[in-house]
Amino acid sequence: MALERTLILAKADAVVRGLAGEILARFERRGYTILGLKLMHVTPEQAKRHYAEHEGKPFFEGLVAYITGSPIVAMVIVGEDVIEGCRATIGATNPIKATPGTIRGDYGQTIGRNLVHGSDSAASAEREVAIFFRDDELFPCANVLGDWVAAK
Ligand code: IDP
Ligand code: MG
Repeated sequence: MALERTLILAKADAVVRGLAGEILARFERRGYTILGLKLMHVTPEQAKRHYAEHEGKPFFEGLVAYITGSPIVAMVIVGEDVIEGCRATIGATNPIKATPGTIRGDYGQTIGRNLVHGSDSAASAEREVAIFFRDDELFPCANVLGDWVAAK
């Protein structure tokens, strides 16, 4: 077990459809701690940095347009093995393959509108948190076990 943090995005389609609160609630109900939370407009520069690993793929331009086209809700969430836990709650990338009970399995139809992002490793999480949050936008707080969770 490791105390980790992860970047979660309720992407533009989730916010437009009024599902940002539902998505946040799923992570809260797992007992994870919210360290940062904001509604924001993603710039093309932020989107390209965030999805740099996909640059050159046929869907890249559409992906950048999708994430920058309407505001998103960004969050930093902390917990034991939270990266794997959040990815399990989010479900498979293609909603048609996502298990019912996961966010994508319950609310998604297509891979191009799959509602939510979650970091896939500790290194990705640190890189991605820095793209979306300044240090003073993260708020240390007590977690569900009563332990103090630092911002870093
Ligand atoms: P992940 O979000 O489950 O980590 P990745 O493979 O990292 O999935 O892809 C990042 C995002 O790019 C996906 O969530 C989805 O929005 C988009 N995407 C991935 N593959 C495709 C595709 O084949 N067509 C359209 N969009 C895609
Ligand atoms: Mg990914």
